[in-house]
Amino acid sequence: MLSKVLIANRGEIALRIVRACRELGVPSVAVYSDADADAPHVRAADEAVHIGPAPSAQSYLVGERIIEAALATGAEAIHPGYGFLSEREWFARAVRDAGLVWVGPPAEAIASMGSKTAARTLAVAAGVPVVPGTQTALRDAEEAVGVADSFGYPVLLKAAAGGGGKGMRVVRSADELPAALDSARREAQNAFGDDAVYVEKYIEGPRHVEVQVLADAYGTVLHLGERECSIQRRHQKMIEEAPSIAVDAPLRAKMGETAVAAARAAGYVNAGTCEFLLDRDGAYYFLEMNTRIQVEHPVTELVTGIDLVQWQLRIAAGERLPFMQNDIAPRGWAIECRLTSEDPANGFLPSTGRITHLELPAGPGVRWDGGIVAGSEIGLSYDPMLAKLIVHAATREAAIDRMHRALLELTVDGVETSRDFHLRVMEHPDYRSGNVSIQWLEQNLEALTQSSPPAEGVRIAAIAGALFAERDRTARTSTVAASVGASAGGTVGTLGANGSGAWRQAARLEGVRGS
Ligand code: MV4
Repeated sequence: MLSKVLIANRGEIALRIVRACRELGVPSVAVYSDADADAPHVRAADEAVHIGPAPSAQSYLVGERIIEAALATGAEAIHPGYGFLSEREWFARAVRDAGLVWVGPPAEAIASMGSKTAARTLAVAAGVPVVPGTQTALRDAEEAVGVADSFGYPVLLKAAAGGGGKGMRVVRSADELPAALDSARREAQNAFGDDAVYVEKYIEGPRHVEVQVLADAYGTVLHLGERECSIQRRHQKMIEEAPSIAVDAPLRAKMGETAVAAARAAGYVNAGTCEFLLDRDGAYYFLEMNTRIQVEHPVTELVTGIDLVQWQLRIAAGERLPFMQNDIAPRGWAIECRLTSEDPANGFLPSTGRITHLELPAGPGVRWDGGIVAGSEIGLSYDPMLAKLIVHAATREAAIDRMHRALLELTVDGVETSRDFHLRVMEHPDYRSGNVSIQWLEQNLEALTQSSPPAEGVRIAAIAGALFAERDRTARTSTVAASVGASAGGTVGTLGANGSGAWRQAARLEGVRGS
């Protein structure tokens, strides 16, 4: 095993990696900015090194400082987590050149998947289905019109250096094309310093389904099934599931083989993810490969029983994968909600402040991957994701009910969060029936982001809830018979009759909080 691992990240994923290290008996080193001196990942790791001021450009993105910290603490390896430096080819190379082990794919694999046109070329050569379109950048609008005519409108312009939706333009007719190409180029230049743009047929209303792969250094490449990631807003995923309701066992095997073929073609080692669009007829198209551990990896862990972060470390240490493709099949259903410090009622505006009170869900099938504690200061320097709430149950319906229950148990005071939004999704008939696409969230924003009940209503409910709770408490301390009568709801006017249970409980859960 590795003798010591430096974690070049913060928040929940840094903590997740510390936990994997600890279970493997590997000492861990955290790095932290000024803003994170007291952060949970710093307290959890065995050692910690200060790397600079709060802005990530001066701390978590400074590769040199991080490599220095690894060398100074005698770490053998660097785990980059997700975001920050995780998909920078130059950093993977610099880590290797410093004589350290990179817990991730080879720099060459990062590079070949980093350019979307190169990835498409590689995919086509490996027999992987891609959306019809060009494999190289467009010269000009004339060429674009020619290509678009060959497979018909609508088409989608994409940045070759892109990913994450930047530099994309949907084009519905030839006369819109020149202006769209200009603006896509400008956006791509600003975002990536590269104005190369290519064109694809635009797939309307698909799902976003991705396949987890795991590859060791000895040629074993396995897939761990898919994740359904369609519930997203502006290319930020909000909810993920494993498996996908739209994928049956034969399709899982086919998409899995496709993902394995793409990974092999890239010379992939370690954990990675192939992104696909899945259209309504079950046709699927390879989009891109993410060459890192992803935020949503826990849903795959829960349905496969495989600890992905531990395996990242074991693979980096030179271990062989001990299981075979036939050993892997999803069991039950897992759902993840990303808890962000954003205010859904206010256009998902980032919310800042100190977390004054935090109550975490627990109980059967509930996992909390968090990076916050009561007292955490939430600023604007980093991503607004505070934590992930993940549940596992035997069926999708049971998992949705479990997530709803767990969300009800969650209290975060001090900043606005996406908690209520997630509750509304779990209650929504479309979500419950699995009838969603990548456009669903944005098409249902209004129903999902209704602001909480008026303050006066909450106040009244809180007082009523407190009175009921007090009455039950008093009743329990007298006789058993009285207690049973009181819990059944009996005697306070007509409020205790049928139907009041739900709002009484809501008043307790939502209203009665210490302030
Ligand atoms: C597409 C597409 C429709 N047709 N390509 C968005 C980011 C990048 N990963 C690729 N993306 C898309 N490519 C074709 N030919 C729709 C999207 C897309 C999307 C994909 C996955 C998850 C969310 C999305 C939201 C909007 C658009």
